[in-house]
Formats: sequence, structure tokens, C-alpha cells
Amino acid sequence: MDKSILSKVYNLISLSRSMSALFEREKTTTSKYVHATSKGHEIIQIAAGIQLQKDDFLYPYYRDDSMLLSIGLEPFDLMLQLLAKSKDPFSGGKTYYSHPSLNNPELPKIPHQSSATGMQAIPATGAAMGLKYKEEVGLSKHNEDAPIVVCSLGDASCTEGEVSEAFQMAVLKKLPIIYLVQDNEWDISAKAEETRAQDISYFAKGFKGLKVFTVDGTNFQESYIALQEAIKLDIEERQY
Ligand SMILES: Cc1ncc(C[n+]2csc(CCOP(=O)(O)OP(=O)(O)O)c2C)c(N)n1
Ligand SMILES: [Mg+2]
Repeated sequence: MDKSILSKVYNLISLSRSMSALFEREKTTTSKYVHATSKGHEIIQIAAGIQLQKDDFLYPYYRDDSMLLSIGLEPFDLMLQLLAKSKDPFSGGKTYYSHPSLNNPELPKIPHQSSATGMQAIPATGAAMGLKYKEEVGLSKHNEDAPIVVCSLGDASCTEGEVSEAFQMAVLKKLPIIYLVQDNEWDISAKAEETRAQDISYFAKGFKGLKVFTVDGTNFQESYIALQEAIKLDIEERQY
């Protein structure tokens, strides 16, 4: 793998991990309220974020700090939101920490986030439907850089009904969307055995036509290659 990619990734991981350490420091005066960092999830998030283009749509969830850094946001941007400052690039300090929304011409687009877990699945699928429609009616061109949607989810949020509805529609309409599920086997205070009868890879395979990749999200090469393939598939499969 290209050494410049690996060195960029290493820097992003170190940056993200040091931000988590700072935010979680016991005596810190910066953040006393609840927020989840991306600790332990850095690699899969960065493998996804560095492959996104400016016209793609991203639906991250509250744990996706590393993904936000890897699409080009600065630690300062995330800190402005953490401290609810008016110059926060997401919502001018109006939304909860790590509930990003972004309309920067140079970065992937992030529609506004809800705090209810899994709620991003249906709007994200709708955005994919919109991308497909624009190509079908000639409002945008289909080429190898055609935009896609990435919807990031936690494992427990996938036990919710709306995620099933989103999967159903994505395969029925052959939509350009990747559901990136980060499985840490936890749902705040409940373990995987308490929240689900099977893991999400097994569950997702029940949706005929949904291509499922299962990777070790702490292995960069494996994560990067699977996402690269998923992005390529999404673009290739939508030939109208
Ligand atoms: C609909 C809904 N139910 C419950 C909550 C409370 N809640 C916030 S985070 C969370 C755990 C989600 O776990 P998972 O999706 O696996 O994400 P993780 O934090 O483990 O990455 C819960 C239950 C919520 N925000 N929304
Ligand atoms: Mg979880």
C-alpha cells in the first residue's frame, strides 16, 4: 500500500487518539457532559473517510470523530462544537456534540443529524434515491466519480426497525449507498447477547442483493480494501 496513505492514516489515528485522551481526562474543564469519542474505532472510520469525495453524502453518528477528521475537518472545528461556540462549522454551537451537519463545497455533504440512534438510515437511503434519480433524468452524469452515500451506524442501532426498512429499499431500488456498521458488541450498558439474536453481517445477508463485507475494523488494509471495493461496486452497479 502507498506509503503516503499509511503515513496520513497514522497521523490521523494519533491525532484522534490524543483528542480522545484530552476530552476524557478526568479533571478536564472542557467537557463534563456525555459524549462518545471514536476510541477503538479510528481505523475503520479513517479507511472510509479518506476515500470520500466532496460530492458524496455522509451520514455519520455521534462516535465518528475520526471519520470527521479524515474527510478534512480540523480538531479546532470539532472543539468549537464540543464547546458549543458560535463559530462551530456544523450548527453555530446549536447542536449536541458530534451531531455534525456540513455544506462545505470542498468536503462531503453532511445532512443534519438526529440524536435517536439509527434515524440516519432512512434519510441516507432517501439521499441515495435522489442521487440515482438525478442520473436517471440526466441532471447529473454517471462516471467513475459519481457520488455515493455512506451511512454510518452502531451495531445496536441496527436492531431498530427503520434500519431494516432502509436496507429493504436500498436493495429493491439498487441504490448507491454503503451502510457502514461499527460493531463493538455494546449498546451503552447492554452487551450484544442482550440486544440481538445474530450479528449484523448475518442479518444483512437476509436482504437479497445487499453485498455484505465483514472486516476487522482495526486492520487498516482490510478495511480500506473492502470499502474501496464497496464504493466501486456502488458506482459500477448503477448503469441505467
Ligand atoms: C432511539 C434511541 N434509543 C436509545 C437511545 C440512547 N442511546 C444512545 S447511544 C445508544 C447505544 C447505541 O449503541 P450502538 O448503536 O451499538 O453504538 P455505539 O455507541 O456502541 O457505537 C443508545 C441506546 C437513543 N439515542 N436513541
Ligand atoms: Mg455498539
